[in-house]
Amino acid sequence: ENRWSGEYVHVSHTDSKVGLIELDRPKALNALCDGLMLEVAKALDEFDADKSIGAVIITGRGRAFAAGADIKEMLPLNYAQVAGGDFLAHWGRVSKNTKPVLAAVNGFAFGGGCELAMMCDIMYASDKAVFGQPEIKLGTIPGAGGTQRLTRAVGKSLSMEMCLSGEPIKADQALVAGLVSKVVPGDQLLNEAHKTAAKIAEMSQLTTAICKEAVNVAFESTLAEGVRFERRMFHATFGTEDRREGMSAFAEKRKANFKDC
Ligand code: CO8
Repeated sequence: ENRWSGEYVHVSHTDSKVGLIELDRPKALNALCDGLMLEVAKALDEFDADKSIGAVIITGRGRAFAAGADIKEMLPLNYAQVAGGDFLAHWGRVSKNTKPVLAAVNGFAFGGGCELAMMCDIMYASDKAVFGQPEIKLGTIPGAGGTQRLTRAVGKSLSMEMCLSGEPIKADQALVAGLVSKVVPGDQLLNEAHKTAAKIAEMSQLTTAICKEAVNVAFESTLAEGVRFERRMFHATFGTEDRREGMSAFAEKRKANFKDC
């Protein structure tokens, strides 16, 4: 069901507790101008605050997921303007989402588009998807996590190759490299993404938030710290009713009915 359409995005939800954000700026291959990212942030804020939503999908309409930050918007800016205003710092909103976010990458994911997808928790790709960090060709470098998240996802050599040459990789290579966890034909992408998002949305929202936070600690800590954090969070789930419900449901051979508390 439709919720609202902004100038650049369409926001809707399904009966299975999944929120959908579709980027739709056809004239610029969904290039991520400031207005578009503000609409994405607004949609995420609404879904995060909405108890009826358990997971969110971000995808693009047309042949692009997103062809990057808006080059024409950036062209006239100088150092003082970008550094002084901390240009595009609000993009970080996507990686701070409490509820799980799945990127369904339908086509070009270049520059900021690839970075936006990598800010999401899970990435699925259409067989037509292409991933690249072409900023070097524009005389700049990735600015929203490209050099960092890509390196953690695919390792140093491929990340260096992509960032230094600007050459993109196709979906099959992204799968082998571990950048995405599934590649499907384009017409099945949303359906596959929705199946997974709906499964996640059936879980306790309290527990998915804790689980996501624990996985993310793996990127920001040593193994010993991460394992300690995970154990404490595991202990913390024993303070929830949903943990008792989940284990009771297993023992009673029935489906769990989580209440997010
Ligand atoms: N910004 C603005 N407009 C764009 C962008 C973009 N990133 N990408 C495409 N467009 C526009 C084109 O200008 C064109 O407009 P028009 O019809 O008015 O000329 C329209 O979209 C269609 O594009 P093309 O004609 O180029 O379509 P093609 O099929 O020939 O090519 C490509 C598709 C290969 C995707 C090509 O459009 C391309 O290379 N785009 C630019 C990709 C790129 O360099 N992206 C990186 C941008 S820099 C960046 O993302 C930095 C992020 C930093 C974040 C910092 C946060 C703090």
